[in-house]
Amino acid sequence: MIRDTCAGCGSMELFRFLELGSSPLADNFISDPAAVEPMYDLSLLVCEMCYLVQLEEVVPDEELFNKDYTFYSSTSEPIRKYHKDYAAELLTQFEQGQRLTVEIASNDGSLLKHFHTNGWKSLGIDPAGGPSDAARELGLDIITAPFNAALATDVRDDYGHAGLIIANNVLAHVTDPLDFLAGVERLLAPDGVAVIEVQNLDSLLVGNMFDHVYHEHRFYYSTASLLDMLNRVGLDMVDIRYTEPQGGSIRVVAAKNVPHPVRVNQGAWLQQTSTYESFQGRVNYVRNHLLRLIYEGRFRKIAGYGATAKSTTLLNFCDLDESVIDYVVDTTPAKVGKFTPGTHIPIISPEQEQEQGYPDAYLLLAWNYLGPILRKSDLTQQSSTRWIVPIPMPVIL
Ligand code: JHZ
Repeated sequence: MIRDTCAGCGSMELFRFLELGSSPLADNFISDPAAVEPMYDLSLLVCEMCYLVQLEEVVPDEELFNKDYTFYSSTSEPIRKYHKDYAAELLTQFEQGQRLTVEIASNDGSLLKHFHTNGWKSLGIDPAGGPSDAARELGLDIITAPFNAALATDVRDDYGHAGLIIANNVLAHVTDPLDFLAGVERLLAPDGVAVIEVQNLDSLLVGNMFDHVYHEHRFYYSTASLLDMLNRVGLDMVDIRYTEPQGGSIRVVAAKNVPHPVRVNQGAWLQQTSTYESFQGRVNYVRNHLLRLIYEGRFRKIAGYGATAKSTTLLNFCDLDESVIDYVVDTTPAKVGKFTPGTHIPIISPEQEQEQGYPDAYLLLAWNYLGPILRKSDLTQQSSTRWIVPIPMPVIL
């Protein structure tokens, strides 16, 4: 589907400001390197009425989040820690007792399991089959389906209202965010709270994070556009804060009938077309500079570090395939033995890498974990291995 109206306000004043060409599905790591994968256009639009940023080509859910979906939250150490701390905070902040806690996009249960083990009545909802099965193996109650307003009615009828709803990194992924949020409003108890976290558009623009743009991410929110969407379905902001994931995220607490809701004074720069117009030039500059560093570095062997979803955009946009990058190392069992989408670079495990020897340079595809990865590598890698960090501006460390 090609988007021609804004999913937030319905306007047709959509301005295309980023064109990354065509790209395969970011999390569709393939088993056969000879396979010809479907490619889809990757372009971003900004609504000139409400400034919601959205993807132009919308790929159906069944193609994006099927049984082969390979993103498992708990395979990444920093995510496991983030979820543990996140849960600990919510468990102390909210006294839910026996009321229902629902996590939308519960993936393999790495966050929800903390509520379950603390005796909270909990339910996960996620469209991806593999991660849902992994969550069930932890004893969690999971519905495998995309969340929307119709499903919210069924869940409310079967389980009752939720005291706490957590929607972590999912509002970017949905087909219809207003319908999704209407579902949150419907399922939430009158005095319940919803905790919603999304990647922050401000950080994306300021930090040249064009690789966050892929087909799973259909929407990109600023604090103002997120507040606007919440208000449209009758939810208010009770709290807002900036968090670390994905190079910078926004976490809001939303509720119904809030006497003194949080107001947002978004910087005017996000509400002018010129901000968006200048992005493509910076993205092209990042690509050209990165390629210069890679080719002029004359490295004997370059490996990718982290078979991230965003690496699919980066590698395809920069035309970096197996002729330049020998392999990508990743900790996710579901990705090891497969090949990167579009660029067909083999993915190996850290154990396999340890056996075969380290490269002289890594292209850091999981640049959002720069600190933890460098600290971890100090303990294992040869000290001569260099790091090519692509975002926000390519550098060699
Ligand atoms: P990470 C995913 O994006 C996909 P990705 C999704 N679409 C989304 O929205 C965001 O998360 C939030 C590997 N890794 O978290 C493990 C190592 O191998 O940046 C994972 O394959 N070694 C749902 O994929 C991948 O990186 C390491 O030391 O861009 C996770 O990457 C570390 C730290 C990670 O998300």
